[in-house]
Amino acid sequence: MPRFADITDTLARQAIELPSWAFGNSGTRFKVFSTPGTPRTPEEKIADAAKVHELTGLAPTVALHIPWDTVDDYAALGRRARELGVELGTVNSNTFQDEDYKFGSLTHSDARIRRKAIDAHFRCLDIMHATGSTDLKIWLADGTNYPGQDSLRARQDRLAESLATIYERLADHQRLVLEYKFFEPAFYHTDVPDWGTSLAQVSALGDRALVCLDTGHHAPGTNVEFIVMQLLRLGRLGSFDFNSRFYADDDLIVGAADPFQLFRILHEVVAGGGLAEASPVRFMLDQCHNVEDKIPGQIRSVLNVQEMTARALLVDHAALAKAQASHDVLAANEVLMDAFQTDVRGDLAAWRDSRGLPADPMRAYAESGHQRRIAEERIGGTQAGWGA
Ligand code: LRH
Ligand code: MN
Ligand code: MN
Repeated sequence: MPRFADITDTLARQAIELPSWAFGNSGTRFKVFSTPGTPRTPEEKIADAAKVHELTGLAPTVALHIPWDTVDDYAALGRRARELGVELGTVNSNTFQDEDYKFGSLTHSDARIRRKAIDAHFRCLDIMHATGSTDLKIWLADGTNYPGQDSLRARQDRLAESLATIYERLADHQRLVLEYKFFEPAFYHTDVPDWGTSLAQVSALGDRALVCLDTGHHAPGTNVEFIVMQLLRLGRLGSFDFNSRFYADDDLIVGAADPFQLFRILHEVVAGGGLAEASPVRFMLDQCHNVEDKIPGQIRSVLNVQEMTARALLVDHAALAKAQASHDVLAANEVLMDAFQTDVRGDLAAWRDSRGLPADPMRAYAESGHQRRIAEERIGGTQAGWGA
């Protein structure tokens, strides 16, 4: 098995983008609970993300969601982020909160609504130019609730046309990532329900169109790491939205529900070159913290990803290849389980300490008094997205 010292160069490169919306209040359709200290503005969300980076060294960028994170001056927001020690990252388009999008956005049968949705994406590209962001992430709520409600095929054709119009506007250094999700808010069919559809659509666009894999967007029992392997193999895995789920799109802390699945995913990432220096794969969280404090929720999340990445990097690939070649099923499985069951927490703490970071970022945050300070300072924090 590799030694911990052998994997620190790769660990040092790891960057996990935080979603601005993780710092807002969120909940379910039953109740949105408020947490004292919740940000009131995009600037305050970025300040919270910067706090996570300060304590972990893992989260140098923050993703925006437009129009949730609307400000007058995006270049100024980018400068503010830099002052705080982070950069603005992916811009997520949102074409799911406007009455006009009731029956779809980029897939809508009415050309006027499609135009409006395309323009919303052009606006995101303008914002990316102002902030220096490279990725436009598209997730669509488009779909239908009843069989026969609309033509599945015509919607797919309209989607292809709309995406091509957006793609044409991309600058050379920019990428389009298309996220899939099998259901919700549409319940009968979704226009981008799976990685196959996302792959088919992005492949028709060009090299700078890639797939975003949100770990919570699959039916129970789906072998997510197989999808990771296949997209990496085809050079089309653009990014991850990490979170964990027990039932549906729960958006819980990554690694909380099924740490072994996270390990298996990261093992495929490592095996497929997804952590290599020139890798096109970006790592992001897409989570909400409904009942727990948000900053420590995000700290826990990036630490979970780091810990599982370390364990995946400890897989002995030579031993694995040997066991696989001789069809020694149990030995091959044991190689993976040995790495998964290695407790890396002590090594990671010592390594953090050696880099001037707190050995235990969770504890450092708890002891810093920061949560109490923001709770006193910020009165009337906003919701993560819905209604914000
Ligand atoms: C959709 C989704 C998508 C959105 C985010 C708020 O469920 O995963 O990434 O942008 O949630
Ligand atoms: Mn997502
Ligand atoms: Mn989701």
